[in-house]
Amino acid sequence: MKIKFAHLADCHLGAWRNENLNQVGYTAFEKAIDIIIKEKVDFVIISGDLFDVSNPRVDVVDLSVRELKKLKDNGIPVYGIMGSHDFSPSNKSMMRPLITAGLFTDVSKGETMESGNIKLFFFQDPKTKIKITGLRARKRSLEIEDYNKLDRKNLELEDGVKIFVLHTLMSELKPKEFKDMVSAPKSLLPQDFDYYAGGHLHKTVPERLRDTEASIKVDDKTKIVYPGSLTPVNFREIEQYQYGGFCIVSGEIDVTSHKSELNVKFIPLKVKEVIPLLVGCNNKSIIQVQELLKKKTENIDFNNSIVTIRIFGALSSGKTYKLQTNEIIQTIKRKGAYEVLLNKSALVSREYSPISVAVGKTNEEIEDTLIHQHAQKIKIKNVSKNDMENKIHNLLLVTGKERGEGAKVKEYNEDLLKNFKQIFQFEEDGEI
Ligand SMILES: [Mn+2]
Repeated sequence: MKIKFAHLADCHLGAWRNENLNQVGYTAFEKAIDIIIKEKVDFVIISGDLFDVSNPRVDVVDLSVRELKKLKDNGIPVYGIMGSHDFSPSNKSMMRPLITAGLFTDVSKGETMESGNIKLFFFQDPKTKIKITGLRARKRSLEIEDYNKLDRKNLELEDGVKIFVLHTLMSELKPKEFKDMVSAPKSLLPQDFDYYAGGHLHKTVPERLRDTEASIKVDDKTKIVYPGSLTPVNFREIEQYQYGGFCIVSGEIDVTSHKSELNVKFIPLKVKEVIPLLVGCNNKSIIQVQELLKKKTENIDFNNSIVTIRIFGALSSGKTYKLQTNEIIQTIKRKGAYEVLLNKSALVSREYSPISVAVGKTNEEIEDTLIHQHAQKIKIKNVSKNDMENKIHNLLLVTGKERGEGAKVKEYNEDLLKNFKQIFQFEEDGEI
């Protein structure tokens, strides 16, 4: 029989602090749903990170309910897993009401066996009879521990045409620029599935999917697919990719003989034109940089585009924070730009000794890297380095919690202490 499904990942709805840019993401999501309905797909797979956080704002939840309901009204089921961003270990993710309302089927259900192994269940799509399962993510790729406990045999022995949904980067497919990203070897995946619907990597892989409007044949080398983020979710992604998209997979399957011939196609979602500008400032003074910025942006037709400006280099004099950029941003907006993003994280001053700047990383990524590096250096008896890394993350989480409205200072302090003790597993008498 002929089948067709859509594969989306990493929508990160509401990821921006800037509402104009969130709107671009919402529009991309709406466009995707429109195309999916027009294409009359049999079902949709979302490979995690529909939301940017597990508790998104009400307008984000509202938008996703509205759009997913359109799919439901058109008889198109949505299968998927939670990602590193929208998963909540305490089951408090806003994905839950979507699941309860039947707008999203979480296919990463399973049970822990007595041996400690994880046995995943299959969900069978009623129309195509395709069997779908997957493993949801946890924060900081901790799900890789779960992969190590995965009962792969049982998944491999299951007959029929099968899809595995993942939100984990596979080491063999890791692009160079993501070399610091945690990944797992392909050998941890159950083998012989017909398609692996990947999420987590915010880059389209196989990369050539983005270079062609044609379909690519799904074979052993190309059956793990990452559509990349549905829409750019940070400065670097807008600057580098300009737009995101999703995949449509179609072809012929025979469930009884367990055969599939599939093709995958990338559907770009271009909402706004992007004008990326690079401004090198080596050996320039603040005033010279300001003049350069003016000159570089003078004759551009901004025409409702998103403009990214990356300022980099070492100033000849003056401190980097003295470079005022509000005026130039306002000027560009007045000339018709939809939004202007300016990044000077790679600008350094000669008046300070240079520090190492991780260019193009999000604050969260920089924080993760620093914590990882420090955790590697700490030596405490009976605490592994990985353990320490998690403890530091948990500590930051606890200390970052504000006192709730109406909560007494004393209660707040006691709570803090209790949390600290839990993290370090202190007994009351102070022993570890
Ligand atoms: Mn993501």
